Amino acid sequence: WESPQDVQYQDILYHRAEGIAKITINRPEVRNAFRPQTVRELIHAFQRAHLDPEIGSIILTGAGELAFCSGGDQRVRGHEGYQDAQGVESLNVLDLQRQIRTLPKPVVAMVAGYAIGGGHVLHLVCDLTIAAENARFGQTGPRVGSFDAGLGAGLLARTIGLKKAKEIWFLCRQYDAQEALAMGLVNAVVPLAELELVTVAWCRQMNRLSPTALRVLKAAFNADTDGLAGIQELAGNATALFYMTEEAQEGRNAFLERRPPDFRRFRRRP
Ligand code: 2NE
Repeated sequence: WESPQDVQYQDILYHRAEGIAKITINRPEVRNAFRPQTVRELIHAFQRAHLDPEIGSIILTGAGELAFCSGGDQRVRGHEGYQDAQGVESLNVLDLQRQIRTLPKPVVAMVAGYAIGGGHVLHLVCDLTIAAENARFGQTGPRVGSFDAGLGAGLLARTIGLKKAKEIWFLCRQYDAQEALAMGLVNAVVPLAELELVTVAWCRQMNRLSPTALRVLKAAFNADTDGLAGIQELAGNATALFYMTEEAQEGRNAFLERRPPDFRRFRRRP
């Protein structure tokens, strides 16, 4: 992995190699809990990977072997949200959740240890999850006075079914990697020592495929869940592809050349 030195992050690490970006929450002393600063840096790093034309897929992970992420840092939880150094309280992880879903490249959660609370929702919103054998999954909201009634509830129900999603939220139990695999919450379970090897192999495989096909498929998987915003995402791809055609370019050129457009040579496809 190479680590670009142009941006210094406090709470995360950013690495890249072979068209893969690896974004690591680096707060192992609190099981990789996130604070607003962490989320701001994650948003920056995901945007960077999104805009980098050499990056085909993105890995999200946590530092160390004990946790992927343990959710919001309860030490900075204030009255209305999580407090930053300026005392502003927010739930900016919700912005990050949407960003992971809408950025047009596959995002793979690489989970060793705990993916708990808001950390569990982060793996959930990733496109794929590869779990180490020591991974443990669960929600704690109702125990710690919190909940995620957005993607945390709705997307979980779509992923593993309503009954199981309710069980996870209503009982606040933890589930091991094999249980997660059985309920369709993760894509694969591998020995801890092979976690990165396998995750990178999956990314390499995706990077060899058509980026446009993956991009549109990702938008398609979001479209019905996200309503009009999901259709907008899907439709944006249609517009971009249309822009690449001579037919669309005729419209633009005619405008720039101050003449009426001539679309006669473009056939009406059956
Ligand atoms: C993650 C878990 C199960 C790990 O347990 P264990 O036994 O391996 O470690 P331990 O001793 O509990 O934790 C190690 C250190 O990390 C801190 C602990 O306080 C402890 O600190 P020290 O005693 O060493 O000083 N730590 C762990 N998680 C933390 C956290 N989230 N915030 C601050 N410090 C944390 C176990 O630690 C656990 O259950 N953690 C809490 C999980 C949790 O409830 N997260 C918040 C859910 S709410 C949420 O994330 C959320 C939401 O619901 C909606 C919107 C946004 C966020």
